[in-house]
Amino acid sequence: MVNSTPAAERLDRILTLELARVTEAAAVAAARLRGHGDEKMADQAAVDAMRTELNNLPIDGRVVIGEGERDEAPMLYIGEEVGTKSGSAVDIALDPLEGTTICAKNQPNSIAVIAIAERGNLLYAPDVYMDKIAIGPGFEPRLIDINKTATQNLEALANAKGVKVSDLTACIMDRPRHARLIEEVRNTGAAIRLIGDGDVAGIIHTTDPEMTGIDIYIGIGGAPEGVLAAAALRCIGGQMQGRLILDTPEKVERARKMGVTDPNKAYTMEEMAKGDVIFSATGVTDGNMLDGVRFGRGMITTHTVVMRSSSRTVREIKATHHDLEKFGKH
Ligand code: VTB
Repeated sequence: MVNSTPAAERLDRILTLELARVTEAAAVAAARLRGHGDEKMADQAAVDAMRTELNNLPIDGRVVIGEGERDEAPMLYIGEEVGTKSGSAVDIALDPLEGTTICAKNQPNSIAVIAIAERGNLLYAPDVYMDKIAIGPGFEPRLIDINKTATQNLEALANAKGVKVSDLTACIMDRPRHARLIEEVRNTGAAIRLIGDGDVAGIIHTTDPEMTGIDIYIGIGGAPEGVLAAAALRCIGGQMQGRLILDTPEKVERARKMGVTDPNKAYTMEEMAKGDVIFSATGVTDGNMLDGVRFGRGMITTHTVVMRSSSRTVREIKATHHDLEKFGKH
């Protein structure tokens, strides 16, 4: 799989480090407001910081997964053009603060996240729900299948791992809509890690069960977050499928306008994020894989994972920042 993307279609790799700067800036801005109980303020700070950094990048960028439609989001809205316009034409999926509620409560796993791909390579997902299932790397293709039951998927995974279903842990968002799913999974004997928010992190956590204790992600979350998670898994490896939940004629129409012709389609992660993809996430609050931002005397430290699908390089960057001016006023 490595380097299956033709050289001509690979993104300029210098952008990998540039993207780390973008999520670092958003994470620091949000972290200043973590635990303050104000989701909107933390989100706004992250959006401002991310936008400023993005506009310094040598790209001809267009936001395709962003803060919302133009009329509801003044910044980083879907369709906004960002960057200096001097470099490659790229599409961008972003969430300056994924897990706003977790950040406001200073609970684990809120992150600043971004993914870029060549124009047209990210799914233009409307802001609806998406049913998702994901596991980490190292399994035969199509081991999991969104059309099968959770029980069948857990059994297939347990078989492939050579463990009992009761040895597995499934990550599921704690929502009333998941009551039946939770009951089904508990009946299999598998453990559940219930999370309050942040399913991009939840899905990424399946890629390293040793570290995170999570083997599989199942359930319904935001479609935009689904595309971001798919982009991450394209880089680290793993399997993911997603199906948009278009349960009203209005949503079907909204999706159709964005190019979705089959409202029942189950997307593979390759269909959600094609070609060369670069992904970066910086921890805002402490998490299972990423540490949160630390404010010290005259310095700030950040923890970022940045990766690129064509080379499958995964870099963790622990950065110590002394140029605090760059991160705005304290
Ligand atoms: C998820 C999760 C987000 O929204 O996609 C979720 O990743 C959507 O479901 O962190 P709800 O409407 O039930 O919250 C978040 O929780 C918040 O954007």
